[in-house]
Amino acid sequence: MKILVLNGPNLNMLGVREPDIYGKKTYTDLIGMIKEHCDSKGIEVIFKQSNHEGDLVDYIQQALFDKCDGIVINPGAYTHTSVALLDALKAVAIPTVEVHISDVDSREEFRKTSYVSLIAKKTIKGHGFDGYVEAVDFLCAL
Ligand code: CA2
Repeated sequence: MKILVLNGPNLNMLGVREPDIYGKKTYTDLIGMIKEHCDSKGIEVIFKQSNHEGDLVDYIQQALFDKCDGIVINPGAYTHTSVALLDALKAVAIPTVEVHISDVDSREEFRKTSYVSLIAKKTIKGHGFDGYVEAVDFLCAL
């Protein structure tokens, strides 16, 4: 099994600012934690992060050519605005789980809208970094 873990804008800043919302651990810590989990389950994992919407579309399309069986995506702020990411996920038709570190439903009103959730098999919100591991396990069980 092969999974793409894709993170959107500003998630490379984890641990640097806003620890009250996103925790004190860094993006590198996040990748390490997911990698360790995937290794223990014999899952191949590809990590990508970008601050640019078009790059994220490219990475989603590449997942098709890389024969990924699943996508774990935290689209960051593009969650709430991007039809392009929704269309890309629809186009590749790879089972996708949407993850948010924070509980987006208990924050500003605009964070309650997600285009990606229209295609996601599951959305995990507010479980911190553990949400990514839960997403991997969900895809594994599919
Ligand atoms: O809760 C999440 O995971 C979000 O996807 C994070 C996005 C936010 O726009 C979504 O509404 C919810 C923002 C990521 C920003 O990450 C930072 C991390 C540390 C410091 C500054 C930003």
